Amino acid sequence: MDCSRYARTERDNSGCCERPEQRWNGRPRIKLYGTSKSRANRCLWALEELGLDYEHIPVNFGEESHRPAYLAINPNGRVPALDDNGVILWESIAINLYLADKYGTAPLCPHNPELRGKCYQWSLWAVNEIEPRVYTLMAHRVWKPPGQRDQTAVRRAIEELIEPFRILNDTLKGGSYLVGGAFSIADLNVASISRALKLTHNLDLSQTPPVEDWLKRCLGRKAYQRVLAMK
Ligand SMILES: N[C@@H](CCC(=O)N[C@@H](CS)C(=O)NCC(=O)O)C(=O)O
Repeated sequence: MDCSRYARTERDNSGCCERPEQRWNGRPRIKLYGTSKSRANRCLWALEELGLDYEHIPVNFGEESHRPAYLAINPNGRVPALDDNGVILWESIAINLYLADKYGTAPLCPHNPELRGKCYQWSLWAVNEIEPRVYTLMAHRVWKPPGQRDQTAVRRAIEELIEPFRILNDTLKGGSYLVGGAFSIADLNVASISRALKLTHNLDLSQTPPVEDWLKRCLGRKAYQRVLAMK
């Protein structure tokens, strides 16, 4: 591991990562598979924030993500997947942390290991504490046929979200972003997971103004707005 990059100060954004030539034979070396209407949207958001040249292949989940050609890329039959010049990765948050690590500069991707550790912490926290409940809500409010929706599961998921949102709120009371006082990959990962609650639960954040302001600021970023217009 090249540790010299970690010795840089947070303010030194220059030359953290050598960006290899982004095109090969006139085509971007990076490909991101997955429609923006899926978890691929968080990876598209990261690619946009990083300003990388990439090709978006908007594979739909379901039938398209189970075709043999796509299963050769992601044997789970799920989107997203990344092909970075032959390095294939799946799992959206792993993709984002990899992109941040490889191509990012501070403050989006802190160089300092302590701040980086915090980015990993918040990203995994969102996957473990928020995402499962969000998808329970999606399943029982949107995807399942009305006769198969379980209101007990919905109530439990909503109750289980109270504590993580309290923790998020307390953290954001102390500063406008989660790590190091500026928008980072941690905010991107947590906001992209929290945002789904708006779709399923019409999330009322008026009781937690710091979270409400933060989510508005994150989702208002130009990079995210570009993703919303994608296929
Ligand atoms: N943990 C994975 C989950 C990926 C996932 O489940 N993606 C959904 C779309 S949001 C999918 O492709 N579902 C297709 C299927 O389950 O057949 C990630 O974060 O990348």
